[in-house]
Amino acid sequence: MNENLQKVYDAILEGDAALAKEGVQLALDASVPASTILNESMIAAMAKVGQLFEEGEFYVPEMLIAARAMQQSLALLKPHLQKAEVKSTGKVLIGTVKGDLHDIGKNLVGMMLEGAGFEIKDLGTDVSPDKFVEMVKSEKPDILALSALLTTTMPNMENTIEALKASGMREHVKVIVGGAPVTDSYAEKIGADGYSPDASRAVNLAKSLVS
Ligand code: B1M
Repeated sequence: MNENLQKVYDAILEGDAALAKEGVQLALDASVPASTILNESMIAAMAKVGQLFEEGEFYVPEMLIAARAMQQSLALLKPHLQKAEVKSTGKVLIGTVKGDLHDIGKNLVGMMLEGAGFEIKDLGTDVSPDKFVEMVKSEKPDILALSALLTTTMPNMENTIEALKASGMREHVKVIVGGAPVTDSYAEKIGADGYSPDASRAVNLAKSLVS
């Protein structure tokens, strides 16, 4: 691994936000593509954090400080990840489902969609099915993007789709889903309009649904 990428990886793992940002800036200055920095050092570091948590080496506080270093580095990378497209391609309402506080992946998806010209309305985390329905009614998005990182909160994607049906709003919005435990077959099973395993493919999916 390139030395700056290694620096970012190590700094996120250690939860050192200042060092992580410094590494990102050095990598950008050395013309490392933003997508390489993101995938090879930042996302790779978060995967390692998850592994260490599973192995009992890391606890929630370590996950939290790593997440903070990741979020701050992501903010620095944001303008480099987004390819500015002038015209808005549609409106996306995005949020993490009820009971789930993970937002890094959701933020990344929102950021990439914004860069592709979509107007984004971010509802944050722990969003109930009723709140999603209320916001679909008032915001009238083309797409509702749901994120879940826990197997225990995934069912709230289905609950949200059911709540949309019950309110009569299901036909008015396309629903796309994603997050580490989510799969294509799960998306199909709950009646979502699409699934994406990552942020860049979420952009292609969203574009295909509004074209
Ligand atoms: Co949590 N956590 N966590 N955590 N955490 C996981 C998810 C876990 C896999 C760790 C592990 O055990 N290996 C595990 C879940 C196990 C399971 O259910 N299968 C877990 C657990 C157990 C927990 C707690 C229960 C721990 C506890 O309290 N005992 C707790 C739950 C809190 C809650 O939500 N109610 C908890 C808490 C936390 C923190 C708050 C400390 C922190 C989150 C901070 C934050 O988000 N602001 C945290 C973190 C950081 C993680 C890991 C380490 C990293 C997640 C991350 O940000 N990844 C994670 C381990 C892992 O994922 N390997 C873990 C980087 C991010 C860019 O990737 O979010 O996957 P990701 O997003 C990707 C794709 O999934 C996709 O695109 C993104 C970019 O490519 N995507 C979408 C995501 N959303 C999408 C939506 C779309 C499309 C694509 O819409 C269409």
